[in-house]
Amino acid sequence: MAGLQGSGKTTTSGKLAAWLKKGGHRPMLVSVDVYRPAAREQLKVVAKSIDARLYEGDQKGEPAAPALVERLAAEARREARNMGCDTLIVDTAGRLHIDEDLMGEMESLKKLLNPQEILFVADAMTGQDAVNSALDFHKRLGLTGVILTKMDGDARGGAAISIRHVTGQPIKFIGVGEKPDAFEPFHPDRIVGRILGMGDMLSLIEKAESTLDRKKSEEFAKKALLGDGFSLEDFRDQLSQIKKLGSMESILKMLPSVGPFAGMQQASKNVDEKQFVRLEAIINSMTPKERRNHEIISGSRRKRIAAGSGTTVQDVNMLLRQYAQMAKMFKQMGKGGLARNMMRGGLGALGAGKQRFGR
Ligand SMILES: Nc1nc2c(ncn2[C@@H]2O[C@H](COP(=O)(O)OP(=O)(O)OP(=O)(O)O)[C@@H](O)[C@H]2O)c(=O)[nH]1
Ligand SMILES: [Mg+2]
Repeated sequence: MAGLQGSGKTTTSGKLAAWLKKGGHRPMLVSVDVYRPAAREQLKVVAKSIDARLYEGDQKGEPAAPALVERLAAEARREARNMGCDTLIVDTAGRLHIDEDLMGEMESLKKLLNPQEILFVADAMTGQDAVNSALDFHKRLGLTGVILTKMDGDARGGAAISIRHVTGQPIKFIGVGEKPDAFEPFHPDRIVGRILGMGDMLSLIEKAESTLDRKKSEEFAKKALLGDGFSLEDFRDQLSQIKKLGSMESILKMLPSVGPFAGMQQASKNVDEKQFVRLEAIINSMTPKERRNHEIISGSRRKRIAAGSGTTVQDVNMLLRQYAQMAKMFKQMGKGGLARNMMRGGLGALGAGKQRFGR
């Protein structure tokens, strides 16, 4: 295991051992980090927690580091063979920067052990730094794979793509937590989804542009914000426009899963598509006069509308209440001067968006 200081080598050594054990292997762990006082003790604690074999060795006496590193590695290999283990995982010392001493040590370990894998452990949170150091290590040692740790943090995993690109070596696992089992084989498709976590805004914008009647939308906004308010008829028009975009679920799914839209995709599962149909049916059951002036819709008219639309008087009441609230809200926004901004920024942004994001 190779990597910079604190990248997660020791933790990951344990995770890998646990993963191998689960797959029926017999791994053995050894730490050759003889520089940091508690480093070897740390691996011992890890090994114990997952009930994995560990070659402890004896750090006292001759020779001193760096020859001690080689002695421990050679002893561990012998021990692993004697114990019938099929994998030896060597946890190495980290350094703040890549220096000659470290590289020399890694090279001599490679010569001594002729390892099947040299895995570079990189902290996903460090982004470009991880990419640069991966390349340095690869040039000197010839990595066979990469393990990205701390993918449970805020890191979006963009480093994964770059590391893969500059080293040409596959990302084999990702670490997703501090516990020994917070470790999983790497799936490129999932990381792409995560990096793109932005959903498919472009598709949504394109769809809106090609489906929605822009003139109608602007007329509606003008009326609702600046004019006498919008009627139930206008409301129905808007509903049918939204419906043209597809199911609410499919629309919400195209929104980013991060930022202000976080949680919307989840919410999309709770959207009652039938609600739209119901609203339309209710408005359709009104007379044109009623649609233009909702104030005349008395109790007996409500009963008639409910019967005509196959809904209940409560449904009709609710629609009228919601409509009145919306109309009021739009009017207030219009008075606030926000309207002109919305007209320019909000609706206009649909068109401008395409140029800005480009395809
Ligand atoms: N959240 C999270 N923390 C991790 C992960 N992997 C390692 N860590 C934490 O990162 C810190 C450093 O991990 P170590 O395994 O000690 O790192 P190291 O590379 O061995 O460090 P040195 O031996 O000092 O070079 C510890 O606090 C770990 O618990 C991970 O996948 N997710
Ligand atoms: Mg360590």
